[in-house]
Amino acid sequence: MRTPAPLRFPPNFVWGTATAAAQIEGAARTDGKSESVWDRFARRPGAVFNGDTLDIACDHYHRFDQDFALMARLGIKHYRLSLAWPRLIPCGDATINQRGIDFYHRLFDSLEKHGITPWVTLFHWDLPQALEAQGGWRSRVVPEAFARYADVAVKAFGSRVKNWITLNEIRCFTVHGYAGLGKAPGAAEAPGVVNQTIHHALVCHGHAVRAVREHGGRGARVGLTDNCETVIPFTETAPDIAAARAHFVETNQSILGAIYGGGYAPAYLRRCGADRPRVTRGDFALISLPTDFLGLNIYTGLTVRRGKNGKPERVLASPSYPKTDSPWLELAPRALYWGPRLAAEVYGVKNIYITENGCGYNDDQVVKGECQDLHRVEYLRSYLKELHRAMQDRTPVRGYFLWSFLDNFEWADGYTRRFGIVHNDFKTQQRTPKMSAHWYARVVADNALL
Ligand code: GBH
Repeated sequence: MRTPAPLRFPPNFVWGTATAAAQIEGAARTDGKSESVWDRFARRPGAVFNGDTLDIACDHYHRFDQDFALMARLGIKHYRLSLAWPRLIPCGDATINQRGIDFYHRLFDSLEKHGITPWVTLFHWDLPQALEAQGGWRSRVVPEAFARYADVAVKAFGSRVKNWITLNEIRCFTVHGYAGLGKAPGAAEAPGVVNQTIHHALVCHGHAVRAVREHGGRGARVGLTDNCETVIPFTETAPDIAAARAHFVETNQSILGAIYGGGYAPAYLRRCGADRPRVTRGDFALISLPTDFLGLNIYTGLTVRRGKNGKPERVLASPSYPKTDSPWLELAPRALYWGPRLAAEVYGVKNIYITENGCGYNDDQVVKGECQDLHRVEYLRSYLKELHRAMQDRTPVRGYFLWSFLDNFEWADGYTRRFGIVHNDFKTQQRTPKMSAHWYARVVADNALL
């Protein structure tokens, strides 16, 4: 029988996996680490499913060497991780915790030993609680402290880390954290305050870019990771594509539009009205500093068509539309075609990395030593096919990081939602590569979908 033609990816395409410090490290109070807003939030009754905490997580703090050995056995050569700010500067500002610095040096040593290249996110949601106590993202205290934190991190690790990501998903730790949408710190502020938290995050992004340029050394590259609203045209015809693009532009004005546009779009400010963010002189000089790439986290998308009145109109999924076990994660493989394509066209970005893509399920189980997560394999295959199609159509995607290497602390969903290609038994900390890990190892080795 004839085997189907493989979908080949370009040489040097970056294949990796991704995690974040708070979700895997555990060791929440070890070696001088302070409390983060998530450590605090998880102790609020009802905030996190099952009362789960981040105290132990995957105990990666003590097990990173074995974890990287496993990653190397799977042939995965790129790894996106984040640094825990509360480990490096426990009170948020000024005083550096040398034991935190030492920990990441040991971790980078181990990555080096295993031939794995780090891609480091400076901030993946674990704000030091001490800064939240001073106003958190509502206040300019955070961008000021972050500027110093970014300097410290890039100076400490700049000789061994060349790929820097400034912040992960601004919308999640600002809007979802401060408008009562279930993320730490669990605040419910008025819209004007929420818009201001976004603005302060944009300023942090700018400081991170500046820090990498100042201290990153030769070959250092930097970009933001955003979970932009990914818009999929209902039909792939000119009117629906134009509608999808218009909706994409509008819903992403507050973050990507501001960064690439060098200021807030007049349409965005009009929509904000009296709740518009207050901008301090010099902010946009930082925010719009040129970057080397854009990271996109894409899990799902929303479908839009040209409505009867000529305006973009959402097509809503009915309750029977297929989902993963995360209610928000509707299956939308074409998100991996249209997300990067619209971002490249609208903002003129030349290098895009998919910094997260994956799916979460509740019942991934190890039976007789195997976890047959066919649902995840099918998910990944269908999404990667669309990514390949985007690249055939010349969308400049340079790499893909699968979320996640390990089952981990899935924020307000606690440990129920398993996103890993490696199963973790949270009682024994036993790691078992799922079928999807072996499947992904083949994709990486072949640099192709067979
Ligand atoms: C990413 O967020 C995160 O970067 C990562 O840490 C996380 O583990 C991973 O995805 C999987 O979730 O509950 O209806 O309010 C993905 C983007 C945006 C998805 C907020 C969940 C909440 C929807 N997230 N969304 S809802």
